[in-house]
Amino acid sequence: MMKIVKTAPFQDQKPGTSGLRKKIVHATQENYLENFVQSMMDLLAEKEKSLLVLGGDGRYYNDQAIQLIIKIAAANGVERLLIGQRGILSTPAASHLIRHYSAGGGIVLSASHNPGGKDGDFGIKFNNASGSPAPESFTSELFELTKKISEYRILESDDIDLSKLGRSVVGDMQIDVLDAVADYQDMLAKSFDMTWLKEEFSRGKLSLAFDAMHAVTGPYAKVIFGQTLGEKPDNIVNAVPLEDFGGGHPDPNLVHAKDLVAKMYSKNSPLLGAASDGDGDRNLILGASTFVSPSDSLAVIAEHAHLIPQFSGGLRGVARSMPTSTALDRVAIDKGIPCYETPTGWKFFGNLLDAGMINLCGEESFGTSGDHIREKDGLWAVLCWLTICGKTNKAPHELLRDLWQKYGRSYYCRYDYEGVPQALADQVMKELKDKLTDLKGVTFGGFEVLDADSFSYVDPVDNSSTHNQGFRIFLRGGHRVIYRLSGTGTDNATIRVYLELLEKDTAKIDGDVFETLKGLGNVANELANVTSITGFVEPSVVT
Ligand code: VG1
Ligand code: CO
Repeated sequence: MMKIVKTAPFQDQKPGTSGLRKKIVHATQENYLENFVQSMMDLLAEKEKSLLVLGGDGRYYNDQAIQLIIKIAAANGVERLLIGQRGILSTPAASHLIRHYSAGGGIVLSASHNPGGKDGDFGIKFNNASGSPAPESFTSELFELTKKISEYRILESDDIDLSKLGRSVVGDMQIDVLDAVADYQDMLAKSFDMTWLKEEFSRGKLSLAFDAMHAVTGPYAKVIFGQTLGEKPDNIVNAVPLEDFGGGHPDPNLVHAKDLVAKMYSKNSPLLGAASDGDGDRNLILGASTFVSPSDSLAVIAEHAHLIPQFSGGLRGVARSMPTSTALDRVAIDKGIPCYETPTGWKFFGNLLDAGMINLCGEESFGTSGDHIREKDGLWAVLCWLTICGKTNKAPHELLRDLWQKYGRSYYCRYDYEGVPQALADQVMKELKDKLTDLKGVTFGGFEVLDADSFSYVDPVDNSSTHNQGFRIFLRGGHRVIYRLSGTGTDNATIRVYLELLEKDTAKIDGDVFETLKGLGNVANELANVTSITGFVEPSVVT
Protein backbone atom coordinates (compact mmCIF):
# COMPACT_ATOMS: atom_id res chain seq x y z
CA MET A 1 0.00 0.00 0.00
CA MET A 2 1.17 3.51 -0.81
CA LYS A 3 1.60 5.84 2.13
CA ILE A 4 1.99 9.61 2.16
CA VAL A 5 4.23 10.76 5.01
CA LYS A 6 4.41 14.33 6.29
CA THR A 7 7.93 15.62 6.57
CA ALA A 8 9.85 18.82 7.27
CA PRO A 9 12.56 20.03 4.90
CA PHE A 10 16.29 20.11 5.66
CA GLN A 11 18.18 23.18 4.51
CA ASP A 12 21.52 21.48 3.90
CA GLN A 13 20.88 19.05 1.05
CA LYS A 14 22.99 20.92 -1.47
CA PRO A 15 24.87 18.53 -3.76
CA GLY A 16 28.61 19.27 -3.99
CA THR A 17 31.26 18.32 -6.53
CA SER A 18 29.76 14.87 -6.86
CA GLY A 19 26.35 14.52 -5.25
CA LEU A 20 25.21 14.89 -1.67
CA ARG A 21 27.70 13.65 0.95
CA LYS A 22 27.06 13.59 4.65
CA LYS A 23 28.28 11.79 7.75
CA ILE A 24 26.34 8.59 8.44
CA VAL A 25 24.79 10.00 11.62
CA HIS A 26 23.53 12.92 9.60
CA ALA A 27 22.35 10.96 6.57
CA THR A 28 20.45 8.46 8.73
CA GLN A 29 18.34 11.07 10.53
CA GLU A 30 14.64 10.45 10.23
CA ASN A 31 13.36 11.43 6.76
CA TYR A 32 16.73 12.72 5.59
CA LEU A 33 17.23 10.31 2.71
CA GLU A 34 13.47 10.05 2.13
CA ASN A 35 13.26 13.80 1.52
CA PHE A 36 16.17 13.81 -0.89
CA VAL A 37 14.94 10.85 -2.91
CA GLN A 38 11.36 12.19 -3.06
CA SER A 39 12.71 15.51 -4.33
CA MET A 40 14.63 13.62 -6.99
CA MET A 41 11.47 11.79 -7.98
CA ASP A 42 9.58 15.08 -8.21
CA LEU A 43 12.19 16.44 -10.56
CA LEU A 44 12.29 13.44 -12.90
CA ALA A 45 10.12 13.40 -16.00
CA GLU A 46 7.73 10.50 -16.67
CA LYS A 47 10.03 9.27 -19.42
CA GLU A 48 13.01 9.12 -17.09
CA LYS A 49 10.99 7.13 -14.58
CA SER A 50 10.25 4.36 -17.06
CA LEU A 51 13.61 2.77 -16.25
CA LEU A 52 16.21 3.69 -13.62
CA VAL A 53 19.47 2.06 -12.56
CA LEU A 54 20.22 1.76 -8.84
CA GLY A 55 23.36 0.67 -7.01
CA GLY A 56 26.10 1.76 -4.68
CA ASP A 57 29.62 1.17 -3.49
CA GLY A 58 28.61 -1.19 -0.70
CA ARG A 59 29.53 1.03 2.21
CA TYR A 60 27.67 1.05 5.53
CA TYR A 61 23.97 1.98 5.04
CA ASN A 62 24.09 1.02 1.33
CA ASP A 63 21.70 -1.91 1.77
CA GLN A 64 19.16 -0.05 3.90
CA ALA A 65 19.24 2.97 1.61
CA ILE A 66 18.63 0.79 -1.44
CA GLN A 67 15.56 -0.79 0.16
CA LEU A 68 14.21 2.62 1.03
CA ILE A 69 14.80 3.96 -2.48
CA ILE A 70 13.05 0.93 -3.98
CA LYS A 71 9.94 1.66 -1.92
CA ILE A 72 9.94 5.40 -2.67
CA ALA A 73 10.49 4.73 -6.38
CA ALA A 74 7.61 2.25 -6.44
CA ALA A 75 5.31 4.85 -4.88
CA ASN A 76 6.36 7.50 -7.38
CA GLY A 77 5.54 5.88 -10.67
CA VAL A 78 8.92 4.36 -11.52
CA GLU A 79 8.11 1.49 -13.87
CA ARG A 80 11.33 -0.50 -13.75
CA LEU A 81 14.52 -0.57 -11.70
CA LEU A 82 17.77 -2.30 -12.64
CA ILE A 83 19.73 -3.03 -9.48
CA GLY A 84 23.20 -4.50 -9.02
CA GLN A 85 23.26 -7.77 -7.11
CA ARG A 86 23.24 -7.09 -3.35
CA GLY A 87 22.69 -3.45 -4.24
CA ILE A 88 26.27 -3.05 -5.39
CA LEU A 89 27.52 -1.32 -8.55
CA SER A 90 30.75 0.51 -9.14
CA THR A 91 30.18 4.05 -10.38
CA PRO A 92 31.56 3.30 -13.87
CA ALA A 93 29.44 0.14 -14.06
CA ALA A 94 26.33 2.14 -13.12
CA SER A 95 27.11 4.68 -15.83
CA HIS A 96 27.52 1.88 -18.33
CA LEU A 97 24.24 0.17 -17.35
CA ILE A 98 22.31 3.40 -17.80
CA ARG A 99 23.66 3.73 -21.32
CA HIS A 100 23.49 0.06 -22.21
CA TYR A 101 19.86 -0.39 -21.22
CA SER A 102 18.81 3.12 -22.36
CA ALA A 103 17.62 3.96 -18.86
CA GLY A 104 16.27 7.39 -18.00
CA GLY A 105 19.05 7.76 -15.46
CA GLY A 106 20.40 6.22 -12.30
CA ILE A 107 20.76 6.72 -8.59
CA VAL A 108 24.31 6.04 -7.43
CA LEU A 109 25.00 5.65 -3.74
CA SER A 110 28.57 6.51 -2.98
CA ALA A 111 30.79 8.81 -1.01
CA SER A 112 33.61 7.63 -3.24
CA HIS A 113 37.01 8.06 -1.60
CA ASN A 114 35.58 9.25 1.73
CA PRO A 115 35.88 6.78 4.64
CA GLY A 116 33.01 4.36 5.29
CA GLY A 117 31.62 2.44 8.24
CA LYS A 118 29.29 3.70 10.98
CA ASP A 119 31.42 6.76 11.63
CA GLY A 120 32.15 7.40 7.97
CA ASP A 121 30.33 9.10 5.15
CA PHE A 122 27.36 8.35 2.93
CA GLY A 123 26.63 9.81 -0.48
CA ILE A 124 23.96 9.85 -3.16
CA LYS A 125 23.75 11.35 -6.64
CA PHE A 126 21.71 11.21 -9.79
CA ASN A 127 23.15 10.40 -13.21
CA ASN A 128 21.24 11.36 -16.34
CA ALA A 129 20.26 9.28 -19.35
CA SER A 130 23.70 9.57 -20.92
CA GLY A 131 25.19 8.11 -17.73
CA SER A 132 26.71 11.41 -16.65
CA PRO A 133 26.47 12.94 -13.19
CA ALA A 134 23.58 15.39 -13.39
CA PRO A 135 24.58 18.89 -14.45
CA GLU A 136 24.37 21.89 -12.14
CA SER A 137 21.01 22.96 -13.56
CA PHE A 138 19.55 19.70 -12.18
CA THR A 139 21.37 19.71 -8.85
CA SER A 140 20.43 23.30 -8.06
CA GLU A 141 16.79 22.68 -8.86
CA LEU A 142 16.94 19.57 -6.70
CA PHE A 143 18.38 21.59 -3.85
CA GLU A 144 15.51 24.08 -4.14
CA LEU A 145 12.96 21.26 -3.90
CA THR A 146 14.61 19.79 -0.81
CA LYS A 147 14.21 23.11 0.97
CA LYS A 148 10.46 23.08 0.46
CA ILE A 149 9.40 19.45 0.65
CA SER A 150 6.45 18.71 2.92
CA GLU A 151 5.62 15.05 2.25
CA TYR A 152 6.97 11.94 0.60
CA ARG A 153 5.36 8.86 -0.90
CA ILE A 154 6.48 5.37 0.04
CA LEU A 155 5.19 1.90 -0.62
CA GLU A 156 4.63 -0.22 2.45
CA SER A 157 6.19 -3.54 1.56
CA ASP A 158 8.73 -6.10 2.68
CA ASP A 159 12.38 -5.73 1.78
CA ILE A 160 13.39 -7.22 -1.55
CA ASP A 161 15.92 -10.04 -1.69
CA LEU A 162 18.72 -8.53 -3.75
CA SER A 163 21.06 -11.50 -3.37
CA LYS A 164 19.42 -13.47 -6.20
CA LEU A 165 19.60 -12.50 -9.85
CA GLY A 166 16.32 -12.14 -11.66
CA ARG A 167 13.01 -10.38 -11.79
CA SER A 168 10.52 -9.47 -9.11
CA VAL A 169 7.65 -7.05 -8.70
CA VAL A 170 7.05 -4.46 -5.97
CA GLY A 171 3.70 -2.71 -6.21
CA ASP A 172 3.42 -1.76 -9.88
CA MET A 173 7.19 -1.63 -10.34
CA GLN A 174 9.36 -4.31 -11.88
CA ILE A 175 12.83 -4.99 -10.47
CA ASP A 176 15.65 -6.73 -12.28
CA VAL A 177 18.64 -7.73 -10.19
CA LEU A 178 21.69 -7.89 -12.44
CA ASP A 179 25.17 -9.31 -12.14
CA ALA A 180 27.20 -6.22 -11.24
CA VAL A 181 30.24 -7.27 -13.25
CA ALA A 182 29.02 -8.98 -16.44
CA ASP A 183 27.81 -6.05 -18.58
CA TYR A 184 30.71 -3.87 -17.49
CA GLN A 185 33.17 -6.59 -18.42
CA ASP A 186 31.56 -7.00 -21.87
CA MET A 187 31.90 -3.27 -22.41
CA LEU A 188 35.61 -3.29 -21.51
CA ALA A 189 36.14 -6.21 -23.89
CA LYS A 190 35.07 -3.86 -26.70
CA SER A 191 37.47 -1.12 -25.61
CA PHE A 192 40.54 -3.38 -25.30
CA ASP A 193 42.02 -6.46 -26.91
CA MET A 194 41.59 -8.87 -24.02
CA THR A 195 42.92 -11.88 -25.95
CA TRP A 196 46.18 -10.12 -26.72
CA LEU A 197 46.47 -8.78 -23.16
CA LYS A 198 45.96 -12.29 -21.81
CA GLU A 199 48.78 -13.60 -24.02
CA GLU A 200 51.07 -10.86 -22.81
CA PHE A 201 50.27 -11.87 -19.22
CA SER A 202 50.88 -15.55 -19.92
CA ARG A 203 54.23 -14.76 -21.58
CA GLY A 204 55.19 -12.82 -18.47
CA LYS A 205 55.51 -9.57 -20.39
CA LEU A 206 52.74 -7.95 -18.39
CA SER A 207 52.15 -8.27 -14.67
CA LEU A 208 49.99 -6.34 -12.26
CA ALA A 209 49.53 -5.89 -8.53
CA PHE A 210 46.07 -4.51 -7.86
CA ASP A 211 44.77 -3.17 -4.55
CA ALA A 212 40.98 -2.92 -4.35
CA MET A 213 41.25 -1.28 -0.90
CA HIS A 214 38.35 -3.43 0.40
CA ALA A 215 36.06 -1.36 -1.76
CA VAL A 216 33.79 -2.00 -4.72
CA THR A 217 36.37 -3.01 -7.37
CA GLY A 218 37.36 -6.30 -5.69
CA PRO A 219 34.84 -8.49 -7.56
CA TYR A 220 35.46 -6.62 -10.81
CA ALA A 221 39.24 -6.95 -10.53
CA LYS A 222 39.04 -10.66 -9.71
CA VAL A 223 37.05 -11.34 -12.87
CA ILE A 224 38.85 -8.96 -15.22
CA PHE A 225 42.48 -9.10 -14.10
CA GLY A 226 42.32 -12.56 -12.54
CA GLN A 227 39.98 -14.82 -14.52
CA THR A 228 40.17 -13.01 -17.86
CA LEU A 229 43.79 -11.88 -18.02
CA GLY A 230 45.24 -14.59 -15.80
CA GLU A 231 46.97 -12.53 -13.12
CA LYS A 232 47.66 -14.56 -9.97
CA PRO A 233 45.05 -14.21 -7.19
CA ASP A 234 47.84 -13.24 -4.78
CA ASN A 235 48.41 -10.10 -6.79
CA ILE A 236 44.84 -8.89 -6.38
CA VAL A 237 44.65 -7.81 -2.77
CA ASN A 238 41.99 -6.42 -0.43
CA ALA A 239 39.49 -7.72 -2.96
CA VAL A 240 36.67 -8.44 -0.51
CA PRO A 241 34.42 -5.36 -0.27
CA LEU A 242 33.73 -4.38 3.34
CA GLU A 243 31.22 -1.82 4.52
CA ASP A 244 33.91 0.08 6.40
CA PHE A 245 36.63 -0.62 3.79
CA GLY A 246 38.55 -2.50 6.47
CA GLY A 247 38.83 0.69 8.49
CA GLY A 248 40.95 2.27 5.75
CA HIS A 249 40.49 5.33 3.65
CA PRO A 250 39.56 4.08 0.15
CA ASP A 251 41.51 6.83 -1.58
CA PRO A 252 44.11 5.42 -3.99
CA ASN A 253 47.10 7.67 -3.46
CA LEU A 254 50.60 7.42 -2.02
CA VAL A 255 49.33 8.05 1.47
CA HIS A 256 46.40 5.63 1.67
CA ALA A 257 47.56 2.81 -0.64
CA LYS A 258 50.66 2.24 1.51
CA ASP A 259 50.92 -1.55 1.11
CA LEU A 260 50.77 -1.37 -2.65
CA VAL A 261 53.34 1.40 -2.69
CA ALA A 262 55.66 -0.71 -0.49
CA LYS A 263 55.27 -3.65 -2.87
CA MET A 264 55.99 -1.54 -5.94
CA TYR A 265 59.05 0.03 -4.37
CA SER A 266 60.49 -3.38 -3.34
CA LYS A 267 62.66 -5.76 -5.37
CA ASN A 268 60.80 -8.04 -7.81
CA SER A 269 57.81 -5.77 -8.08
CA PRO A 270 55.48 -6.46 -11.00
CA LEU A 271 55.48 -4.19 -14.05
CA LEU A 272 52.44 -2.23 -12.95
CA GLY A 273 50.79 -1.48 -9.63
CA ALA A 274 47.30 -0.04 -9.43
CA ALA A 275 44.54 0.74 -6.97
CA SER A 276 41.02 2.09 -7.09
CA ASP A 277 38.78 3.98 -4.69
CA GLY A 278 35.55 3.32 -2.79
CA ASP A 279 33.29 3.35 -5.85
CA GLY A 280 35.78 2.26 -8.51
CA ASP A 281 36.09 5.42 -10.54
CA ARG A 282 39.58 6.50 -9.46
CA ASN A 283 42.89 4.91 -10.37
CA LEU A 284 46.41 5.00 -8.98
CA ILE A 285 49.15 3.92 -11.39
CA LEU A 286 52.57 2.83 -10.17
CA GLY A 287 55.57 1.30 -11.89
CA ALA A 288 58.63 -0.29 -10.26
CA SER A 289 59.76 2.41 -7.82
CA THR A 290 57.69 4.86 -9.83
CA PHE A 291 54.65 6.97 -9.05
CA VAL A 292 52.73 8.16 -12.09
CA SER A 293 51.00 11.42 -11.25
CA PRO A 294 47.41 11.33 -12.53
CA SER A 295 48.05 14.38 -14.71
CA ASP A 296 50.99 12.62 -16.34
CA SER A 297 48.97 9.43 -16.64
CA LEU A 298 46.36 11.30 -18.64
CA ALA A 299 49.04 12.80 -20.89
CA VAL A 300 50.68 9.40 -21.46
CA ILE A 301 47.34 7.86 -22.42
CA ALA A 302 46.71 10.76 -24.84
CA GLU A 303 50.19 10.42 -26.31
CA HIS A 304 49.72 6.69 -26.98
CA ALA A 305 45.97 6.64 -27.57
CA HIS A 306 46.34 5.13 -31.04
CA LEU A 307 47.53 1.89 -29.38
CA ILE A 308 44.24 1.47 -27.51
CA PRO A 309 41.48 -0.20 -29.57
CA GLN A 310 38.81 2.18 -28.22
CA PHE A 311 40.73 5.08 -29.75
CA SER A 312 41.66 3.41 -33.02
CA GLY A 313 39.74 6.17 -34.82
CA GLY A 314 42.00 8.76 -33.17
CA LEU A 315 41.41 11.35 -30.48
CA ARG A 316 38.95 14.06 -31.47
CA GLY A 317 39.70 16.27 -28.54
CA VAL A 318 40.66 15.99 -24.87
CA ALA A 319 39.76 17.79 -21.66
CA ARG A 320 41.13 18.21 -18.18
CA SER A 321 39.80 19.84 -15.04
CA MET A 322 41.30 23.24 -14.36
CA PRO A 323 43.70 22.23 -11.55
CA THR A 324 44.99 19.23 -13.54
CA SER A 325 48.49 19.89 -14.90
CA THR A 326 49.04 21.27 -18.37
CA ALA A 327 50.92 18.16 -19.53
CA LEU A 328 47.81 17.15 -21.49
CA ASP A 329 47.66 20.52 -23.26
CA ARG A 330 51.13 20.01 -24.72
CA VAL A 331 50.25 16.56 -26.07
CA ALA A 332 47.07 17.99 -27.59
CA ILE A 333 49.01 20.76 -29.34
CA ASP A 334 51.41 18.17 -30.73
CA LYS A 335 48.50 16.09 -32.03
CA GLY A 336 46.66 19.10 -33.37
CA ILE A 337 43.50 18.44 -31.35
CA PRO A 338 41.58 20.76 -29.00
CA CYS A 339 42.08 20.59 -25.24
CA TYR A 340 39.31 21.96 -23.01
CA GLU A 341 39.72 23.19 -19.43
CA THR A 342 36.68 22.48 -17.25
CA PRO A 343 35.78 23.08 -13.60
CA THR A 344 36.52 20.33 -11.10
CA GLY A 345 33.99 17.46 -11.15
CA TRP A 346 33.16 14.88 -13.77
CA LYS A 347 29.78 16.38 -14.60
CA PHE A 348 31.50 19.10 -16.62
CA PHE A 349 32.86 16.59 -19.14
CA GLY A 350 29.41 15.20 -19.95
CA ASN A 351 28.36 17.69 -22.61
CA LEU A 352 31.75 17.61 -24.36
CA LEU A 353 31.62 13.81 -24.49
CA ASP A 354 27.98 13.72 -25.62
CA ALA A 355 28.72 16.21 -28.38
CA GLY A 356 31.66 14.12 -29.58
CA MET A 357 34.04 17.04 -29.04
CA ILE A 358 36.34 14.96 -26.82
CA ASN A 359 36.90 11.26 -26.29
CA LEU A 360 39.47 11.33 -23.48
CA CYS A 361 39.47 13.37 -20.27
CA GLY A 362 40.75 13.39 -16.73
CA GLU A 363 41.40 15.05 -13.41
CA GLU A 364 44.43 15.37 -11.16
CA SER A 365 42.44 13.60 -8.45
CA PHE A 366 43.19 10.15 -9.90
CA GLY A 367 40.32 10.20 -12.41
CA THR A 368 40.63 9.23 -16.07
CA SER A 369 38.14 8.04 -18.66
CA GLY A 370 37.01 8.05 -22.24
CA ASP A 371 33.78 8.30 -24.18
CA HIS A 372 32.76 4.68 -23.46
CA ILE A 373 30.83 5.85 -20.37
CA ARG A 374 30.18 9.17 -18.64
CA GLU A 375 32.09 8.64 -15.41
CA LYS A 376 35.73 8.23 -14.64
CA ASP A 377 36.76 4.62 -14.78
CA GLY A 378 39.46 3.11 -12.56
CA LEU A 379 39.86 -0.33 -14.13
CA TRP A 380 39.65 1.12 -17.63
CA ALA A 381 42.65 3.34 -16.89
CA VAL A 382 44.60 0.30 -15.68
CA LEU A 383 43.79 -1.51 -18.94
CA CYS A 384 44.99 1.56 -20.87
CA TRP A 385 48.32 1.39 -19.07
CA LEU A 386 48.65 -2.38 -19.54
CA THR A 387 47.98 -1.92 -23.25
CA ILE A 388 50.46 0.92 -23.65
CA CYS A 389 53.20 -0.88 -21.69
CA GLY A 390 52.62 -4.04 -23.72
CA LYS A 391 52.54 -2.36 -27.13
CA THR A 392 55.55 -0.11 -26.52
CA ASN A 393 57.54 -2.71 -24.54
CA LYS A 394 58.17 0.01 -22.02
CA ALA A 395 57.78 0.23 -18.25
CA PRO A 396 55.96 3.18 -16.64
CA HIS A 397 59.19 5.01 -15.77
CA GLU A 398 60.31 4.83 -19.41
CA LEU A 399 56.98 6.11 -20.67
CA LEU A 400 57.17 9.01 -18.24
CA ARG A 401 60.72 9.85 -19.26
CA ASP A 402 59.74 9.84 -22.93
CA LEU A 403 56.86 12.20 -22.15
CA TRP A 404 59.02 14.61 -20.17
CA GLN A 405 61.83 14.60 -22.74
CA LYS A 406 59.45 15.44 -25.51
CA TYR A 407 57.29 18.02 -23.75
CA GLY A 408 59.06 19.05 -20.56
CA ARG A 409 57.87 17.93 -17.14
CA SER A 410 55.13 19.46 -15.06
CA TYR A 411 56.25 18.71 -11.53
CA TYR A 412 52.92 18.50 -9.82
CA CYS A 413 51.37 17.92 -6.43
CA ARG A 414 48.43 18.92 -4.26
CA TYR A 415 48.50 20.14 -0.67
CA ASP A 416 45.29 19.45 1.24
CA TYR A 417 44.54 21.30 4.47
CA GLU A 418 41.75 19.21 5.97
CA GLY A 419 39.34 19.96 8.79
CA VAL A 420 39.86 23.72 8.62
CA PRO A 421 37.05 25.63 10.38
CA GLN A 422 34.77 26.90 7.60
CA ALA A 423 35.10 30.55 8.62
CA LEU A 424 38.90 30.40 8.40
CA ALA A 425 38.84 28.63 5.02
CA ASP A 426 36.42 31.28 3.76
CA GLN A 427 38.73 33.97 5.07
CA VAL A 428 41.71 32.51 3.16
CA MET A 429 39.67 32.53 -0.04
CA LYS A 430 38.16 35.97 0.56
CA GLU A 431 41.50 37.64 1.28
CA LEU A 432 43.02 36.00 -1.76
CA LYS A 433 40.16 37.13 -3.94
CA ASP A 434 40.48 40.70 -2.73
CA LYS A 435 44.12 40.89 -3.69
CA LEU A 436 44.04 38.88 -6.93
CA THR A 437 44.42 41.86 -9.24
CA ASP A 438 47.22 43.34 -7.14
CA LEU A 439 49.31 40.21 -7.48
CA LYS A 440 50.13 40.86 -11.12
CA GLY A 441 53.79 41.72 -11.61
CA VAL A 442 54.77 40.89 -8.02
CA THR A 443 57.60 38.40 -7.43
CA PHE A 444 57.38 35.91 -4.56
CA GLY A 445 60.36 33.69 -3.70
CA GLY A 446 61.69 34.07 -7.22
CA PHE A 447 58.32 33.42 -8.94
CA GLU A 448 56.83 36.33 -10.86
CA VAL A 449 53.04 36.50 -11.09
CA LEU A 450 51.98 37.08 -14.70
CA ASP A 451 48.26 36.89 -14.13
CA ALA A 452 45.70 35.79 -11.56
CA ASP A 453 41.98 35.14 -11.85
CA SER A 454 38.95 33.40 -10.46
CA PHE A 455 38.10 30.57 -12.84
CA SER A 456 34.80 30.74 -14.73
CA TYR A 457 33.64 28.29 -17.35
CA VAL A 458 31.22 28.65 -20.22
CA ASP A 459 30.14 25.26 -21.50
CA PRO A 460 30.78 25.32 -25.26
CA VAL A 461 27.82 23.01 -25.88
CA ASP A 462 24.93 24.62 -24.00
CA ASN A 463 26.51 27.97 -23.06
CA SER A 464 25.73 27.46 -19.36
CA SER A 465 28.21 29.30 -17.19
CA THR A 466 29.81 28.37 -13.88
CA HIS A 467 31.69 30.83 -11.71
CA ASN A 468 34.00 30.87 -8.67
CA GLN A 469 35.67 27.59 -9.52
CA GLY A 470 38.97 28.40 -7.83
CA PHE A 471 41.79 30.92 -8.11
CA ARG A 472 44.47 30.52 -10.73
CA ILE A 473 47.85 32.17 -10.27
CA PHE A 474 49.91 32.06 -13.47
CA LEU A 475 53.67 32.43 -12.96
CA ARG A 476 56.41 33.24 -15.44
CA GLY A 477 57.80 30.03 -16.97
CA GLY A 478 54.46 28.22 -17.24
CA HIS A 479 54.19 27.45 -13.52
CA ARG A 480 50.83 27.69 -11.74
CA VAL A 481 49.36 27.71 -8.27
CA ILE A 482 45.64 26.97 -7.87
CA TYR A 483 43.46 27.34 -4.79
CA ARG A 484 39.98 26.00 -4.23
CA LEU A 485 37.78 24.60 -1.49
CA SER A 486 36.76 20.95 -1.65
CA GLY A 487 33.15 20.15 -2.43
CA THR A 488 33.14 16.54 -1.29
CA GLY A 489 34.13 16.71 2.38
CA THR A 490 31.81 16.30 5.35
CA ASP A 491 34.04 17.64 8.09
CA ASN A 492 34.62 21.39 8.21
CA ALA A 493 36.41 22.70 5.12
CA THR A 494 39.33 21.40 3.07
CA ILE A 495 41.58 23.90 1.31
CA ARG A 496 43.23 22.42 -1.77
CA VAL A 497 46.39 24.02 -3.10
CA TYR A 498 47.65 22.68 -6.42
CA LEU A 499 51.27 23.26 -7.43
CA GLU A 500 52.62 22.96 -10.94
CA LEU A 501 56.19 23.72 -11.91
CA LEU A 502 57.05 23.32 -15.56
CA GLU A 503 60.63 22.18 -16.24
CA LYS A 504 61.65 22.32 -19.86
CA ASP A 505 65.36 21.62 -19.30
CA THR A 506 65.75 17.89 -19.96
CA ALA A 507 68.76 17.80 -17.64
CA LYS A 508 66.43 18.63 -14.75
CA ILE A 509 63.47 16.33 -15.32
CA ASP A 510 64.53 13.56 -12.92
CA GLY A 511 64.18 15.43 -9.67
CA ASP A 512 62.13 14.37 -6.68
CA VAL A 513 58.66 15.82 -7.10
CA PHE A 514 58.03 16.84 -3.51
CA GLU A 515 61.52 18.33 -3.04
CA THR A 516 61.26 20.24 -6.31
CA LEU A 517 57.92 21.72 -5.33
CA LYS A 518 58.88 22.78 -1.80
CA GLY A 519 59.85 26.30 -2.82
CA LEU A 520 56.67 26.81 -4.80
CA GLY A 521 54.71 25.33 -1.90
CA ASN A 522 56.15 27.96 0.44
CA VAL A 523 55.26 30.68 -2.04
CA ALA A 524 51.71 29.32 -2.28
CA ASN A 525 51.37 29.36 1.49
CA GLU A 526 52.74 32.90 1.74
CA LEU A 527 50.54 34.20 -1.09
CA ALA A 528 47.37 33.03 0.60
CA ASN A 529 48.49 33.38 4.23
CA VAL A 530 47.41 29.80 4.85
CA THR A 531 49.52 29.34 7.97
CA SER A 532 48.82 32.73 9.48
CA ILE A 533 45.05 32.47 8.98
CA THR A 534 44.45 28.79 9.71
CA GLY A 535 47.34 27.94 12.01
CA PHE A 536 48.19 24.93 9.81
CA VAL A 537 51.99 24.80 9.49
CA GLU A 538 51.93 21.82 7.12
CA PRO A 539 49.23 20.41 4.85
CA SER A 540 47.38 17.38 6.26
CA VAL A 541 47.93 15.34 3.09
CA VAL A 542 50.28 15.81 0.15
CA THR A 543 49.49 13.82 -2.98
C1 VG1 B 1 37.25 15.79 -5.45
C2 VG1 B 1 38.24 15.95 -6.58
C3 VG1 B 1 37.51 16.04 -7.91
C4 VG1 B 1 36.62 14.81 -8.08
C5 VG1 B 1 35.69 14.67 -6.89
C6 VG1 B 1 34.87 13.40 -6.96
O1 VG1 B 1 36.42 16.94 -5.38
O2 VG1 B 1 39.07 17.08 -6.38
O3 VG1 B 1 38.46 16.14 -8.95
O4 VG1 B 1 35.85 14.92 -9.26
O5 VG1 B 1 36.45 14.64 -5.69
O6 VG1 B 1 35.69 12.29 -6.93
P1 VG1 B 1 36.66 18.13 -4.33
O7 VG1 B 1 35.55 19.09 -4.57
O8 VG1 B 1 36.68 17.50 -2.97
O9 VG1 B 1 38.00 18.68 -4.66
V1 VG1 B 1 35.14 10.79 -6.30
O10 VG1 B 1 36.11 9.64 -6.89
O11 VG1 B 1 33.60 11.16 -6.15
O12 VG1 B 1 34.04 10.18 -7.25
CO1 CO C 1 35.21 7.81 -6.61
